[in-house]
Amino acid sequence: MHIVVLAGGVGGARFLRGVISAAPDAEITAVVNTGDDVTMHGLRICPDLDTVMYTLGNGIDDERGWGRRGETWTVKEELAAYGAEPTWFGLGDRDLATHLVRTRMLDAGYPLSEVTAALAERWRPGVRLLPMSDQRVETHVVVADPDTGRQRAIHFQEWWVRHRAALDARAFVQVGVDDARPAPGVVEAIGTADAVLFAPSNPVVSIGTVLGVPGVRDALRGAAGRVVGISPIVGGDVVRGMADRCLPVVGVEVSAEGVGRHYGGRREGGLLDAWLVHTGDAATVPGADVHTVPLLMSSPAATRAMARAALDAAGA
Ligand code: GDP
Ligand code: FO1
Ligand code: CA
Repeated sequence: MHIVVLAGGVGGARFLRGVISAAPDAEITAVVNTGDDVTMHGLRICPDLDTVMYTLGNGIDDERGWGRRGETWTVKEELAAYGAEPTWFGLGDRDLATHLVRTRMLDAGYPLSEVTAALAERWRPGVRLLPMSDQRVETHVVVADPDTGRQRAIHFQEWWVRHRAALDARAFVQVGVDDARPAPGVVEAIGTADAVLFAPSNPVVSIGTVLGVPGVRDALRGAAGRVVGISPIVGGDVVRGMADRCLPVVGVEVSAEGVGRHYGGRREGGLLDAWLVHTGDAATVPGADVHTVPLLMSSPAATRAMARAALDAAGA
């Protein structure tokens, strides 16, 4: 069986652990958001790809949800001593090796998908890791400058990490998306998979960014398998992170129903054949079947059961 999972970072990685556990013999392809990617101190950083790779490769710092377990911050301290900005982004010493190897390979002309495959040779995540695109697509956030009130765009990482999403966002802009194409293998995987799952990732800056790559939506509409989404909103709120700061920007209610309707039911021209919402949450999504199942990834067993429910809803 071949399963494709669209994913962002922390939520996507944890869900993928459940999919692997629920379908140990399946071939799993993760199509991962690269809109968070950023160049800092001359290095190309791919937060969601790294979070999935480190999590599934058992190198993640589980508390933070990003970066390496047992990390040290010597280089970061030295950079700060030089006043080398940005000092607000936490680059760990172990993590830096990943960015050095990636940047060297990108500079040598390797596409991101091949770089990702090379890095995964070491981490063995147990799924095929595909960036959504080999072309650069960066999420930038249009905010009103607190000092001047004038609108300006800042990189998503500055909005998310430096400002903790506290600046009111007027819009998210995917810089470069018009010239981007799905990475090699993405369209084919989506088209032929027995099931395509939307991980309970941030619907705007994770799943939304993947869906925004020209060709991805068409691939989903033509998918041979069923497309099943899992709500990242439980009890009317995010489980963690700041997706609640993102959804209103695109006019979507912070609810399981709001997100489900945002993706849309496939029988009504949208993307989802089925939508999973947490036990106790009510939702109707025209054109999609709605299932209520426990959706808190509170333990490996709970996550496995959640992934199993998603695969059952996909008939896979
Ligand atoms: P990021 O890229 O690191 O922000 O991570 P993702 O976009 O992949 O996932 C973030 C989303 O995961 C947040 O919107 C959370 O609400 C969601 N999330 C985290 N833990 C859980 C959980 O246990 N259950 C569900 N349903 N969603 C979760
Ligand atoms: N998230 C933070 O909240 N603070 C950080 O200092 C930080 C550093 C960082 C370094 C490498 C990396 O791959 C991810 C990092 N993240 C950090 C997470 C990153 O901002 C993610 O893009 C967001 O968590 C949303 O996906
Ligand atoms: Ca992310």
